[in-house]
Amino acid sequence: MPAIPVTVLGPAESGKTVYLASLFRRLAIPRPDLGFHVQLPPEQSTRLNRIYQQVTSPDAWPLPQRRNEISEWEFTCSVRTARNETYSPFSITYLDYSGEHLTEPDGRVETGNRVLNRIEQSEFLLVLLDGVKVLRFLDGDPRLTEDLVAIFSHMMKSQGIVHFVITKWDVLAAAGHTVQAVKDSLLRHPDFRDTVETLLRSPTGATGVRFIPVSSVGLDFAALDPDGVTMVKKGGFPAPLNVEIPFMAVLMDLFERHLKALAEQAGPGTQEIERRSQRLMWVRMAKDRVPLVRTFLRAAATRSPVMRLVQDHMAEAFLQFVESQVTAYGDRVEQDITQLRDGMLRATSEKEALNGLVALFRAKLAEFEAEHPGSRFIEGESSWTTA
Ligand SMILES: Nc1nc2c(ncn2[C@@H]2O[C@H](COP(=O)(O)OP(=O)(O)OP(=O)(O)O)[C@@H](O)[C@H]2O)c(=O)[nH]1
Ligand SMILES: [Mg+2]
Repeated sequence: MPAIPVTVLGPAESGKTVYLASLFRRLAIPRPDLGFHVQLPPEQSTRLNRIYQQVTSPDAWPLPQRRNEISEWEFTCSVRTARNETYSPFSITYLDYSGEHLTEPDGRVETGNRVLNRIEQSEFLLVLLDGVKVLRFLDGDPRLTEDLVAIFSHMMKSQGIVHFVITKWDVLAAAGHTVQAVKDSLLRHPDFRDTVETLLRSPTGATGVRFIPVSSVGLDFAALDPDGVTMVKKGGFPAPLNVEIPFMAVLMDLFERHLKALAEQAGPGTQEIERRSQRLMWVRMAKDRVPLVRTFLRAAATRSPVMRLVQDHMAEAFLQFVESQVTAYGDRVEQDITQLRDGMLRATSEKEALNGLVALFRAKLAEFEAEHPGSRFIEGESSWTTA
């Protein structure tokens, strides 16, 4: 099955490679708290495992990527059911490369051009904000934004959905910071604020902008040396924190973005009905939603490879998502995650497994957003511009 391509965007040392190795290890085996796992082609999983061994080794970290090295990792999302059958309804491919291509492009290296082209065509960008630089920024050192201007200008060449991931969250948590406080401080910087505002106003901004705090090693594995640069390992095992959230958010935001686009097309013109929520209400009232959704998917598939993938392999799951979102619209629905997971594990087909995954991801992300106020914000739902 074709995969959803995601490009990781982060300067050198922001934590791209360690994040992907840690995501792999967190998801490589079925875990009861998750209910799903991933499979990678054998050669890729051997290589990522080797990188992860460097993360866990007592005194080394993985080497920075060389300029001519580029890695594409294919994570196939799988469900192993209660009857021991495995269904694999979708994949995400991640591109990893040397962050220098973004901040110091030399225009000559072929890999650099490949990276920049891929960013332009990406429908998903995972933009990593280096937690150590964020910490320094909070202490008054503005250098974070120097890197970000380069990253943001690449980001703006793409039409993709953007997820901001704050890496090395362990370092920020140790200093007592919360997502809300970090986000508010970043938004006080004009470059950051203007970029986020532009994102929110673009068609992809319909899903809001996420700020996901992630630690690839967990809260108690490493600490920043008093020199402010060296990352010292404390011993023990890594316990990755929130690494799976951006993975789940890809599928959810893909669906949500297209639900909003559907609402926009189906409902009266934007001048007549300004608020997105009201347009969604309009879809709620539409009598024949199934043909409406199918027509929309057919049209969207002609415009984007990812939407072709949705039309060919995920139409049922998208339909169910539209139904659940528009029915639940306006109500706060409490979902029991254990029940959803157990329901998914009873799947007897790939379609049922995908439907189960969508429902589970939706509930898990809602729980995460409730636990981390400020981790997602949507235009019109927050007074952030006055922060
Ligand atoms: N404390 C802590 N340190 C981290 C974490 N993730 C990465 N690091 C540190 O950041 C360094 C850089 O991480 P990498 O993943 O290699 O960075 P990269 O973005 O792949 O860098 P390039 O390959 O040079 O572009 C690591 O060697 C670690 O010291 C984390 O979650 N917590
Ligand atoms: Mg790297």
